[in-house]
Amino acid sequence: MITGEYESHTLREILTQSAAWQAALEVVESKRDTIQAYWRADQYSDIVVTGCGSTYYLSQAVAPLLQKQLGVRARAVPASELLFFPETVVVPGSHPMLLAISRSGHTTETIRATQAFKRQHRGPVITIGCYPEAELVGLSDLALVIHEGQEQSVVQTRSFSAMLLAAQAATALEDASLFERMRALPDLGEQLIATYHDLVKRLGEDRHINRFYFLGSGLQYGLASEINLKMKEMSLSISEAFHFMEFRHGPMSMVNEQTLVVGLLSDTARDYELAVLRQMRALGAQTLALSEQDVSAAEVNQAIVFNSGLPEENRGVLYLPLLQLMGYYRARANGQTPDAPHNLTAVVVLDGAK
Ligand code: F1P
Repeated sequence: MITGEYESHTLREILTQSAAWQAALEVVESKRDTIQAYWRADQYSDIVVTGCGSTYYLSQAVAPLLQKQLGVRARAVPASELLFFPETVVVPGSHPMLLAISRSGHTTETIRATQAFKRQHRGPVITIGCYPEAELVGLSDLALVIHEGQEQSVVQTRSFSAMLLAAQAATALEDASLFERMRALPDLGEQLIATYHDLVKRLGEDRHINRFYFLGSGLQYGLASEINLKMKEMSLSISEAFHFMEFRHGPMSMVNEQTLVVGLLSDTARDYELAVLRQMRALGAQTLALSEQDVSAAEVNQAIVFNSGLPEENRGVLYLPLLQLMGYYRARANGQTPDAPHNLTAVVVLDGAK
């Protein structure tokens, strides 16, 4: 048994992530003026958001949010693309801001991409991570560090959600009442885990299911991609992520009675997204929807309902804990060890790196 009553670091870190959410909100609050000064400054032409693995998918969730909230072109790329093919990411003559995200702050690709960015461009560098002494912090003009996101498990769970919340809160600072409403998220997360824990445990342990598809569009695509990575990393399952409407353009050929299709519903395209889930259910799949509003049983087999009262730009973290848990229970059912996934290390350090 790990500390307290938890059987593993991963389970403890998933179930205790609301404390890291609380800390993320406090970190952003403590740097309010500096963050707003960077957002408002006209020192940059656009924003490049980067990371690796989980933090690349986090970048995919944050870039559209920054573009929507700040009205500045923002783009997510893997750090290796920014490092090896900068001309395909940064337009000559532009002076972008870089937002580099890394749990450890030591991933070689992210470090080298940031170093090269600082050499080639004058734009500010903002970083989000969990370790204050990390090399990436030393390269930052502004570093948002969430200690409580630190983890012993190789896989990112509470670190991912805490860093996401820091980014979502940082873009909500202009609207004081909205920022205040985001303070309800830690308790909401706890309540959702208590309410739906048994449902996702059952789905995770359901041996009849042998393939998983996670659908998310707009701000939810990066989150669907991350949960797909969790299912692969922890349980070695057949699992993929797609934009909702893209799923019909080919991938749905894989749907059968042993398929679970999970939909991270948006507010913007909800009706179209529910239509995709209805169609996959008619093809024999089990369907699970994560939704802000209630979803009738006529639409999907199972639903996780937030009722947070928050817009989709500010409630992203609510999609994560229960799907992380489902991946965890699938891993256990597959005889895997989520704390030490097959072939993986917590940080990828390349040869020749310091
Ligand atoms: C990035 C990362 C993790 C992955 C594994 C290896 O780490 O790719 O996403 O799960 O742990 O490292 P970081 O740069 O965010 O620390």
